[in-house]
Amino acid sequence: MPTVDARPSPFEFDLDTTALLVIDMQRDFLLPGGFGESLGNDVARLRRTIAPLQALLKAWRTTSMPIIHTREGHKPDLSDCPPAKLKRGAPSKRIGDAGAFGRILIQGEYGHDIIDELQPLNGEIVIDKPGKGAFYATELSETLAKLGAKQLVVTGVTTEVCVHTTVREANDRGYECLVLADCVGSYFPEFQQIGLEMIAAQGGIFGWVAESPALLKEIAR
Ligand code: TIU
Repeated sequence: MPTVDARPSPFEFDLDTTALLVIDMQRDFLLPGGFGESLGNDVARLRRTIAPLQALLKAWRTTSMPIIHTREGHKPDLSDCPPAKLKRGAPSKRIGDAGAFGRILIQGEYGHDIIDELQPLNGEIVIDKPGKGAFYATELSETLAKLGAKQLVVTGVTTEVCVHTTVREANDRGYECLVLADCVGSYFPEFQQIGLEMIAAQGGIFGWVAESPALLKEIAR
């Protein structure tokens, strides 16, 4: 079995039962001048994941293993956005308000879609999610069951929010998750570091952590 050098222990995976998750690599979070930056964040901290993710997607696409992209966002009428989530943030920077790239985190808007560098190819799965976790109120469970997936390679943004929530949800559902440190990003360096430590701590309480070259080496075999 392919084995990736990972923390807290080597991660063994089966090429037939592993899916790649790319979480919320959306313009609203990653583009300079966009929603993420308008909240005072340094988007460069997320953009450092783009090149490693491009390399990972390129390699993964040479295999028959599935790729699932997710996008956080809501319907234009906000009927799927809990009032408590809508209330969050400064009055002019709420979900559904006008942003530099369309209404913020609204399906169909330019800013809601995935950045050009990581656009899904035809046939790749895209899951729209209203929450931080990719399982909540989505078809992800059914999709993974249909694919026969047992293990997940998890990438995307942000490490401590949507990546963490999704890994926790996946772990509780019995999936083994490998999180790639260079392919996940946080606006906060300390959250990036601690977020990854929390996953691998206590014998891998939520999963495993590795760098993408260690996985690429195994895919290339
Ligand atoms: N995708 C995701 O992580 N959504 C967020 O709102 N993240 C923040 O860090 N704000």
